[in-house]
Amino acid sequence: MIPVQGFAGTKVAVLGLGRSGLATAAALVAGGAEPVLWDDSPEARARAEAQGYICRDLSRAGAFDDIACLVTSPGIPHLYPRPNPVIAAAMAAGVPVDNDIGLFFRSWATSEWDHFDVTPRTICVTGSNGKSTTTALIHHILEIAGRPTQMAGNIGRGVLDIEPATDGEVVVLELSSYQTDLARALTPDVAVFTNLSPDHLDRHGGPGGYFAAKRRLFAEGGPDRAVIGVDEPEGVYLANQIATGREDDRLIRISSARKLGDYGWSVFARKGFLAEWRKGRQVASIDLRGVTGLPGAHNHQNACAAYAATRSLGIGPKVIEEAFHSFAGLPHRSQTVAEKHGVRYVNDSKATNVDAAAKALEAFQNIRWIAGGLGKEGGVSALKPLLGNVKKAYFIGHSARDFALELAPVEHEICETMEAAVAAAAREAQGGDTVLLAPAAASFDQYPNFEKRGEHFAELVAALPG
Ligand code: UMA
Repeated sequence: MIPVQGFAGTKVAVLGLGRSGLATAAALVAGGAEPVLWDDSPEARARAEAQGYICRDLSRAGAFDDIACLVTSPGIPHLYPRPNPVIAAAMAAGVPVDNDIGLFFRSWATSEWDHFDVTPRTICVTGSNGKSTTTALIHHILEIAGRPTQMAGNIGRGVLDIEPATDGEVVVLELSSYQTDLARALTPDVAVFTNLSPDHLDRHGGPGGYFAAKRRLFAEGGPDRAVIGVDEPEGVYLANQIATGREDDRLIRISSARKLGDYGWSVFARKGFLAEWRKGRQVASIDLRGVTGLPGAHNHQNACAAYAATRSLGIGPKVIEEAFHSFAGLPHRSQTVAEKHGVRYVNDSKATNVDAAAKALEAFQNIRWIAGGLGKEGGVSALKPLLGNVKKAYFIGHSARDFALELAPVEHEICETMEAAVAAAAREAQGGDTVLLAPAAASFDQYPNFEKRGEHFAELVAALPG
């Protein structure tokens, strides 16, 4: 863990006792501070007390009188739609509010680094989609390149939970807008912005607040190197704000839609090929078409982002290409779980909304599509123009009939359960087909979460005759 610096001998309040909160509490103790904990859930408080921590009701009057700082968890609103009462009380009392990301950046560097040959670095990845895949891919490339590396953040591990840096280590952090919005220190060496589409708008007071939260990663005097997806106006704007001119190669522009050869440094993917351009000429190219862990244009954008970030650390194109081929993908995200009798089985259970399912439908041919679950507001009719690659749909769950009505006339079957859908799709599939789980719906009608849904799909596929 990373001992938190700067609070030794003081009391620091921690609100929210999930992954990030408990890692923060332990890191505060390691740094000599006294954490005072609270969570709105009695069960979470009981778990923390069982670990020996002290809980205090931070919403009562005077609770912040002896507190130096409040560290809050990303899932807890601090401004919109309305601040959690504890955070409001801390702000009213004039107590600084921070999060684990802010504590990480003020605590990571230590005097031990004076003896290192190569200074440790951080790569931080933000954006609406592709953050987790890009983060995991960067981490994988670094491993293949033989560089010491750790990965944490929104991808599932509290940032203070990682080990102190070793000589030359590169820490890769996935950062959500919840995390970048509040951190009081945010100083990555390389910062990546993948793309922007509306999400979490209630927490940011609208799209402007959402973009502003992500933009903080690139704030004035920010990273040494910025990797920016320029396929949306916000990315173009951000790139323009950072660069001193077209030739400025502290900025690497990336695109999965268009050629970008005119800038100082760019990486883009077109027709399945990734190209790197510097100072007006192509310097490297990679064929992405056979890279099974990164299917589809959305993953080609992730590949460009990871390529650019690791190239900026001096890793060679050949090593990156090798790493692309050995990248297994993340579970439940366009993940090939089996090939049987020439049929590919893909688990994209994370495609819980129409946008994500659309990307999956564009990424494969000859699709036998398993979809449905708990449908979301707005329905699925937006997917209609993308059904050209679908041979047949197998609808499951609560919204199966609604999906069938909205997506008519696609050939379909109402299967209700995953068991029935996998069995029917496997029975009817021919060599060259892809059986794709991309639900375009939440899982909660039949599963506790999208992970369990994806695992069930993979288990059923594994049990099919080989
Ligand atoms: N809580 C309160 N009051 C509230 C709300 C929550 O006390 O008003 C308490 C809950 O009772 C619970 C704790 O806060 O005990 C949970 O805190 P949290 O929701 O911030 O969750 P953590 O377990 O700390 O996980 C967080 C991230 N969660 C969120 O951003 C919602 C994890 O990202 C991240 O992996 C983890 O820190 C480690 O850094 C998850 C996520 O869903 C994957 N992220 C969102 C997304 O990807 O869309 C942004």
